[in-house]
Amino acid sequence: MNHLDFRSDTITHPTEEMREAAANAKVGDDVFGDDPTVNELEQIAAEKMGKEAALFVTSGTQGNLVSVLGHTNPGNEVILEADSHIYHYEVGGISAIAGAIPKLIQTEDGNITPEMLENALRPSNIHFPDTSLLCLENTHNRHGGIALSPHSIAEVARAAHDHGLSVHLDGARIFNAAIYHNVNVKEYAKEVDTIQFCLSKGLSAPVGSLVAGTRDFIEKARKIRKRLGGGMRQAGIIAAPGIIALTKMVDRLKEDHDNARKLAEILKGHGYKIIEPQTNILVVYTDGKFENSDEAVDFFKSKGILCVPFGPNRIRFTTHRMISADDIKRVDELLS
Ligand code: TLP
Repeated sequence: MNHLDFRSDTITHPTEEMREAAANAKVGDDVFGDDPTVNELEQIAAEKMGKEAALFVTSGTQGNLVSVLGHTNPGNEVILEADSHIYHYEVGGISAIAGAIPKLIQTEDGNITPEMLENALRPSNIHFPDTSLLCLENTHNRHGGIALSPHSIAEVARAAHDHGLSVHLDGARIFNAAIYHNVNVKEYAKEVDTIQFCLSKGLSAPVGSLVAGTRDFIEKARKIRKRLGGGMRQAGIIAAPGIIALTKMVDRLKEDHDNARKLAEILKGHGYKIIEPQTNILVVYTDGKFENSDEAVDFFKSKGILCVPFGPNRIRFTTHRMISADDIKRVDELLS
C-alpha cells in the first residue's frame, strides 16, 4: 500500500535541484576550512540569522549538544522546558556528554515566562550547581508545533541575561515560527546567544543543521564539533543542497501550515480531539477512541496513514513538502 506518510518532516527527500547541486558542488577539506560550498552555506546562514558566524553540523541533535557544551562546564545546571526536544529526544546527551544537570520548567504552551525563570533560579549557595544556560525551543515540537512570538522569546532571554545566563534557542523549525508570526528570523536570533536550526526537516535538504552565534563562540564550537567526531571533509556535497534549502525552500513552508489546518478539520470531522495547529505539526488525542497511542498508530496505518505515537494518549501528524493538498483530501476518504 502506498501510505500517506505524516511521521515527520524529516522524511522529505531532496529535490532534483538539490541532487544536481550535490553532484556539481565545489569541495575541499572542511577541517582545513577549504570547502568553498560549506563556507558559503555558513556565511548565508550567519547572514540570515543576523549573527557574526555559523557552523555546519551533522544534525539538530549535534547542533544543540555543541551549543550546550560551548555554554557550560561539567556540573552546571541547564534550564529547559519540561517537554523540550533536548530533554526528551536527544538521548540524554547534555548529561552524558556535557555533564550538565537539567532543571525542567513545566508550561502549558511551551512558553517559559520571566516569572517562571525567576522561580527556577537558585540562590547562591555552596551546595548548588551553577546555573549557566537557558535553552528555549521554537517551534515547540511536543507542544504541537506552537510558534512562540519574538516578544515572548525576548522577554525571557532578557531575564536570563540579567541573571548572567547564556541563552540557546533550539530553532529546528525556526522558519516555521517566523512564517506564522510574519517576522524575519533575525527577530528571534537577535535575542539569543546561539540558535540551532535544521535544513533536513521541512526545508527538504538530506542532511544538516547550523549553529549561529558570535565569531568567538563559533570558533569554540568548531573545535567542540571536531571532538564529537563531526569534523567533515568534502562536506560541500551535503552543504550544496543546504544552500538551496535556505535560499529557495523557506517560503513554501506556508503550504505545510495550510495543509496541517486542513488535516485538523478533517480529523475533527471524524470525531478526534486535537491541538489546533499553528504550523506543520498536528497533535491528536487518542483517549475516548483508543486504549493508547500505539493502538491509534496501528489503526491509522491499517487505513494507509502513517503517524507517530506522541506520549501515552497522543499521536502526531506532520505535514511537509511530500504531502500535497490532494493527499490531505485523501485522508477523509481513507477514514470514511
Ligand atoms: N525531531 C524529530 C525527532 O527527533 C522527534 C522529529 O521527527 O520531529 N530539535 C527539535 C525541536 C526537533 O524536532 C528535532 C528533530 C531536533 C532538534 C533534532 O534534529 P535531528 O533529528 O536533526 O537530530
